[in-house]
Amino acid sequence: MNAPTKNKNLLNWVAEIEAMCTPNQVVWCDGSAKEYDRLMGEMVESGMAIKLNEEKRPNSYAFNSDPSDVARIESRTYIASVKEEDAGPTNNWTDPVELKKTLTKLYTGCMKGRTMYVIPFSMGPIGSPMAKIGIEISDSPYVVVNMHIMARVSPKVLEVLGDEGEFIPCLHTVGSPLEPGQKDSRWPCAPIEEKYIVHFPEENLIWSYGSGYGGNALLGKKCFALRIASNMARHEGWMAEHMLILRFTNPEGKQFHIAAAFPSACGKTNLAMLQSTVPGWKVETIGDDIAWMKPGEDGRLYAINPEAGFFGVAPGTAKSSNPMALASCRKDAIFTNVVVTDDGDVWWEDMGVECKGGTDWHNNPWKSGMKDGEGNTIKGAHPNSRFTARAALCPVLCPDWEDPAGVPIDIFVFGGKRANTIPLIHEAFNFEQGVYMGATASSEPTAAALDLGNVSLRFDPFAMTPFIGYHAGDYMQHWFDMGETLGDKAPRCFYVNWFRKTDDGKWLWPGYGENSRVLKWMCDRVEGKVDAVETPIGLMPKDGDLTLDGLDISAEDWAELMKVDTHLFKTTLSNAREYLAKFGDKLPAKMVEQMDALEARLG
Ligand code: GTP
Ligand code: SPV
Ligand code: MN
Repeated sequence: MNAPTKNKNLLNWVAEIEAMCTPNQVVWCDGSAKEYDRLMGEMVESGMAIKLNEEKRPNSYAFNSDPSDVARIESRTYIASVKEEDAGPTNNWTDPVELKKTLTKLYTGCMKGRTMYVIPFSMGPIGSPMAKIGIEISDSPYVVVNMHIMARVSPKVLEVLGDEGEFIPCLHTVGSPLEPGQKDSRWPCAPIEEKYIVHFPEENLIWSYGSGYGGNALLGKKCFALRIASNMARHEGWMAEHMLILRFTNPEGKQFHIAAAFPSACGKTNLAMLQSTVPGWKVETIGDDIAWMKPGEDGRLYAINPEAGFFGVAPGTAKSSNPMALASCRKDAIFTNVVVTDDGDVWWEDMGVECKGGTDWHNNPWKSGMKDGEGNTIKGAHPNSRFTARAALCPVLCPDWEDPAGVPIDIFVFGGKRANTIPLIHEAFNFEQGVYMGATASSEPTAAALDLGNVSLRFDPFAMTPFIGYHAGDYMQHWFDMGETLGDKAPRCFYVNWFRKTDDGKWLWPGYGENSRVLKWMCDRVEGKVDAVETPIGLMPKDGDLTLDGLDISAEDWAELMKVDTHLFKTTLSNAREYLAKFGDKLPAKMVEQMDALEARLG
């Protein structure tokens, strides 16, 4: 096919990659429905995709990945900056020259027997001032169809790029060349120790090798919109964050915009689509994973969602917990590593219905309640199984979610999964303490990353640990700097924890839709409608201000949910000091001030 662009840099790069990877053919993608249907047809033909029942799940497909390729792999993810100190203590660093040598060897001939797709995409509405253009080269048709949903793939991207425009080159391969006559695997990929997800921040370049799954392969998402973008944002005075964005509107029609950072699989998609239980208040979704934010002319911080779809955690998504996410994948969706039921629909754990029979993500026959030889329940869907859904299908999508100007953020929320210590809600005294809260957020590990080891808890600053494209100390300083720029227009900062448990393992807080009660308290605080109680860790609701009407929560449980255990917080603080000591002289002085002040308040 003739290349649909005259952009010299792009043509040269594509020619160079073609020469290195030696695919059978090169296909320039246009993001059309025709292209989507053709690729899905080919994947159904090859056995990689399963077409779901057209009546139950129109125009939808299921895929099962290789068991070695089910999530992000942090130990195989690198920041290859020229200087090691620029990657900092939270990233794997390798020398870019050495790594390029290693990878060039692997890339040489890696697309043999395959088609090389060139995917022009925009993160953010095409042509909008905050949007950025990427070109992903991939030999995975699964990646192409997912990019269709998650990013904006269109010939218009190349028009906007023009002959001279700049783009982020994103090179991806499944790392599994085919010899003539060799039958392809159902999910081709390379072994774990040969997988590489590499970022070259000085060149704004991404090289991914050997994985076909999620954030490892859909390079617009974590690689570009977080790791590379966070590094650009720091130099250019904006922010790229692992945050959902929502609009919360009160009965009088006043709008509040909330951006919340929770670690992977800790509730962003759920909160972004929340069904409010507070009468008269409603949530509209703007984004569920990534926020790009920039100060506007009025001095406030404006946010856009650079994505076009949701790559959401399937297990736990039920009518009762997240009906809007279910509705978003009612049709035109892709499912990866879920159960395909005998009647051609999908199923996963905690979907709220029973599965009478189907095929699990290992491609084995499966039904609810099945046990292995030792009596353990066998899961049908992988814990990190995902749906890829079009944002446009979300029934509560905010009508102006694509406004190129973005929405002005009133409230930042930080959080994580903590069975103990952290109360349901507290507010920072000021933005700088908010930065401390975000920087010392911690969470129990989830299935979203493969290899976090046996840790029961880890610090996950701003839910960005795996996604900060540079030194985390500089990143924290950037947060303080943004606070100075925004001054009294900076968002108010809150810290939540939906995940408190009783000693016998029951949730103390009902969560999901009921979280709207907590959001309402935040908005009342922003409006100055309610005072707060001062505690050593921050400001907390006065009795009755966070309404519990209609909830079955005992006074004891409520006291536990809101308890500030100074002893536990002292331990947390000393763990935080130890963790932050790794940042050396890059640890912002303001962070030390915050820790000293907290220590004094804890007494
Ligand atoms: P990534 O896409 O990986 O970045 O994750 P995410 O933050 O969007 O995660 P998601 O919203 O899909 O969270 C998934 C997990 O959080 C599931 O196990 C949910 O059941 C659980 N969860 C979300 N909200 C709540 C809540 O309010 N209470 C409780 N107990 N669990 C929740
Ligand atoms: C996450 O792990 O935070 C995700 C899923 O949102 S992935 O895109 O695979 O990184
Ligand atoms: Mn995420």
